[in-house]
Amino acid sequence: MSRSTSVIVSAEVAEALAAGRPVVALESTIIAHGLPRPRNLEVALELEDGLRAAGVMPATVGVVDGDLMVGLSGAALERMATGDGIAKASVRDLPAAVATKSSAATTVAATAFLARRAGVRVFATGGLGGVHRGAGASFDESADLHTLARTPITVVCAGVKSILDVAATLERLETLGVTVVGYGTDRFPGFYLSESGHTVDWQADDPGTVAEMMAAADGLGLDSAIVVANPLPAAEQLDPELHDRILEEALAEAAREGLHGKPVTPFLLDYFQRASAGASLEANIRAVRSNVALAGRIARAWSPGR
Ligand code: PSU
Ligand code: MN
Repeated sequence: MSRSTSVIVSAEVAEALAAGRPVVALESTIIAHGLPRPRNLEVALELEDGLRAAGVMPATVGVVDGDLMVGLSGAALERMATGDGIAKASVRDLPAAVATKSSAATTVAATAFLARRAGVRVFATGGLGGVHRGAGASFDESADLHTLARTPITVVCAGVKSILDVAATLERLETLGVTVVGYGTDRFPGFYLSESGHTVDWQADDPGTVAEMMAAADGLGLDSAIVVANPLPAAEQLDPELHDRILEEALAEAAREGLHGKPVTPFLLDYFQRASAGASLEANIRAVRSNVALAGRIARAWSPGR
């Protein structure tokens, strides 16, 4: 049997793409597993509204009853946010979710993959997945990295999640051939924190420069992603001392509970939210908001029909 599994693109997203108007993909794992209820749905709707107000079409990606959707309806978004049994899907989970008609939120990896197949070129999230601390023994490295190595899409993020081994993640991004650009900075951001203590080789100071990088990557026939690392302003970051203290506790607790695989990242983010009395949640939301706004500006600079 040979047939191609379709990605279902919503009518408004398909129209925008056909007209060359700007479109930004958004992921759903952050909605279903990264942010607590009821803030998750509020934030998901706010992000979409903000893009529309800026003249950019949002395309939230997710799997609904086995359908691979690019551009979720309001009802589907609500299901991602409030439904029970929403799985967390990376690329490798997609065939199983399709065949079993399951519903799943898509990670950075699965979102980038499906968005690209639909022809969407710009994507925004909070922080990328990457190499976990202790990965030398656990081998826990997010599939986000491998997918970005073979998916020509531009991802706007506040760096990689600070719960990770940031230095090792940057090394892997280099090995995998993923372009990394600081937005308005040569410091690599630290997700909840404005900077991670690491530098990046390249900097872009305006959306037009990012669009030119995308055009150059296309011209070279590269099939890897461009990561635009957009830091939170220092005044908006989580207090670094509080951050480091909570991180140590969170990692110790995850180890005590013997966590492995998919639950690790949601557990650590949730631990942060509880231990910081919501301060990390607000920093996370500020970062996502800022990344989505920047992604909208990059999509406008990129799109011929803006
Ligand atoms: N950014 C956030 N919150 C999140 C994520 C990103 O601000 O919850 C999600 C993304 O979907 C990313 C995933 O792909 O966390 C990484 O999970 P893992 O480490 O299991 O690959
Ligand atoms: Mn993992």
